[in-house]
Amino acid sequence: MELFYYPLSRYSQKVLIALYEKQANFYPRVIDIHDPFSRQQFKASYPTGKLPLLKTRAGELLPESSIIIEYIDNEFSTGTQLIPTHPSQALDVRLFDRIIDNDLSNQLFKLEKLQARQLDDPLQVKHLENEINQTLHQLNNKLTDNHWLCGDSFTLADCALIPCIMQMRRRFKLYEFDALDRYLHQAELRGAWIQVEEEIALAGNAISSGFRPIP
Ligand SMILES: N[C@@H](CCC(=O)N[C@@H](CS)C(=O)NCC(=O)O)C(=O)O
Repeated sequence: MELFYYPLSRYSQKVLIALYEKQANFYPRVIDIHDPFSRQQFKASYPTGKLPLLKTRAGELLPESSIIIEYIDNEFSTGTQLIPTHPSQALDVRLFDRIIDNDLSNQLFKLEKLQARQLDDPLQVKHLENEINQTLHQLNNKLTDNHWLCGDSFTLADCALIPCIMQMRRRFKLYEFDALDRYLHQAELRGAWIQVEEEIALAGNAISSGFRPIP
């Protein structure tokens, strides 16, 4: 099994958390999405160029973080069960996974794009921030009753949420959301996230030192 990914991207981090939770072996294939050569090489074999991408042992290519995680969860009986067997619990986990990807992660992308292009559009920024804050309220309410997002157990929904809130700490006042703040500190101590953080630090150092791994 090979995972093509970029350690600094949230969707890649989501899948990495899942792989570490499952204690699944995989060959890491790091693609630097900011390096045109690395990107072009990857696109030659996978034209959409989207990361993460899993190559299964049978050679099948699986895109989409949530689909990759469902596949890993079915394939490996080891580690954490990421999608509950009970149908209504599984539905709740899939629902929150969608809410996080669509209403949090993708909205954050829009915000990051506006800032990267230094577009001075305060109205659009405010609008996106309001939408993100609404989602944070929804997640905070959910976490008031639950230890992990969808209950007592760590699931796919947590794999989706943790990379988002870890990146949001700098910009959003997460400490104003009691339950979310408690969850953030709890997530910081989760082994799978600690492993992902090590990869983030290595990739961050490589970028700041100008080092580019040979693709
Ligand atoms: N819905 C996809 C989103 C994947 C995605 O947007 N990946 C970004 C990096 S975080 C990417 O590959 N961007 C490169 C591009 O769009 O060419 C998933 O869940 O995996």
